[in-house]
Amino acid sequence: MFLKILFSFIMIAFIHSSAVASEFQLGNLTISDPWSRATSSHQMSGVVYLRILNSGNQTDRLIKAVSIHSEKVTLHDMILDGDIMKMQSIKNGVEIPANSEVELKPGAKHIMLMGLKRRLDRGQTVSVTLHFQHAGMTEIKALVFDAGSRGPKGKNLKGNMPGNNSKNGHKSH
Ligand SMILES: [Cu+2]
Repeated sequence: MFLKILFSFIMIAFIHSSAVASEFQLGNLTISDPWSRATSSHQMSGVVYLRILNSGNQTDRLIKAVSIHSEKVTLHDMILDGDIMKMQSIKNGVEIPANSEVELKPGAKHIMLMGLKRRLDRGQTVSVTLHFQHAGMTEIKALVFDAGSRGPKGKNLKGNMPGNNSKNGHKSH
């Protein structure tokens, strides 16, 4: 009886910790809080944001990403064209300087899932394999938040004001 209770407790603890696992280690790189946004059924693209900490003494570079959930994955940045924010492909990857952290976030650099194979629903996870120039590759799982969410820092899966989403011109995500 005791063992059974203990076992259940361990299982619950395990399930809980895996549900909130939000850090992925790859050599000197720590990838934190990967997250995505829910999509509607007609949306052909999705987005993934995360933070990458490089605790090594050598610059690394996120050179590409792949995902089973989309036909293609591209690295994008947001640039100001007049007073309109536009997405642009990043040609040489995302540089992760030594001893620093880079954040991919709304209105800035992001990972774009092109040609989504299915809708992304809140609470699901999206697998993305990241390829780095030096550290190699690793698969991370991004938790899907509401369409207008600001991510894990927003504390819950709900987005905030609908207006926030249009500010960065990223309505299609
Ligand atoms: Cu994009």
